[in-house]
Amino acid sequence: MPSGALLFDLPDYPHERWTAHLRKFLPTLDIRATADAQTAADIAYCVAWKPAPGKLHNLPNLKIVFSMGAGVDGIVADPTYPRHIPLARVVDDTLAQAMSEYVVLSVLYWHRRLHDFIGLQRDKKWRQLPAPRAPQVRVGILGFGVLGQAATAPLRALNYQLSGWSATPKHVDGVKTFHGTAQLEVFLAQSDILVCLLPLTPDTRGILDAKTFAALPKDACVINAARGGHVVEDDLIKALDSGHLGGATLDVFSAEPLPATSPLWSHPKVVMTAHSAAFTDPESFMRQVATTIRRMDDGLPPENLVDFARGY
Ligand code: NDP
Ligand code: OXD
Repeated sequence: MPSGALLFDLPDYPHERWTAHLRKFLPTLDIRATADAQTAADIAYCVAWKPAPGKLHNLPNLKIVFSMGAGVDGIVADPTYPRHIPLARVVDDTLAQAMSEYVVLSVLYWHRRLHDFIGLQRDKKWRQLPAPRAPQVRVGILGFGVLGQAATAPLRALNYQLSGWSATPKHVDGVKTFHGTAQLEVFLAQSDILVCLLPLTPDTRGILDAKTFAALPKDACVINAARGGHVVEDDLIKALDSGHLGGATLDVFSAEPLPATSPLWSHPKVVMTAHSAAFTDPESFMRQVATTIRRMDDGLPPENLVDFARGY
């Protein structure tokens, strides 16, 4: 029996549809859509994505926060976040599946020159365009964590040459691994297609900049499905316009929704999606929330916690 109420702080999401899953897993849980000064003390659990600054700080009996996404930058950005309160993030097969689909789609799009074919079709030009076989194409995954590693399975099935870059050393069969700032340039120099799946932290903000693009091979393509804050958009546009980069697929932007004035909307070498690479599955997420609440009630430690010192 959970002790305390859960605040479902996702005002832009259909409360009833999402919380119905939670009720299925924890029928007795008291779920609230709001908490005011009178009721703040009732809240023990909170589901959030980008809570208003100070909101979590004002819940005196909070035991844990559940991030609705895998990325927690929207929560840890609040300097008043009470850091003694654990923050759990989504680590889930359905999310990994969706992200892997997006990565494979985007890698194949650039590798098999679909962008060029779409241009030729628009201009009613019949032209055969050769492409290398996948074993000759080097895909580098910048941010080799849960989602980055999951994406290697379908890419490996297609026989791409794979590498991954992370903060700490990793060992994954069939993948060349690199870690730390000292190995970044070597990793980039051997990435024909660069896939960014890093968390947004002070260390990774702006990592996709002129220096990084210059370190990539000529005609390299960049896929960013992580956060808009990773990209220095002016540097990206310059690297595309200079002919150094072959193209970019962008799912995330420094401002979302992307303002109509952004040159990215109409850039001839950019393919865009609206932060849609991988959605959190409500049922799966609520199962995770319920499991963690039960674990905590049984005196067990919660899982998938964010390390505040690292920021992810
Ligand atoms: P993880 O925390 O599992 O993986 C992050 C990876 O980045 C780890 O390998 C980590 O290294 C590495 N990393 C972090 N900081 C550095 C650094 N300074 N230098 C080198 N490597 C670093 O996260 P997930 O894979 O679950 O998610 C990644 C991101 O994807 C999320 O943070 C989110 O922003 C984004 N995302 C986007 C979605 C979309 O729809 N567009 C959907 C879901 C997530 P190490 O393992 O050594 O710690
Ligand atoms: C996430 C996202 O971080 O959807 O999960 O962006």
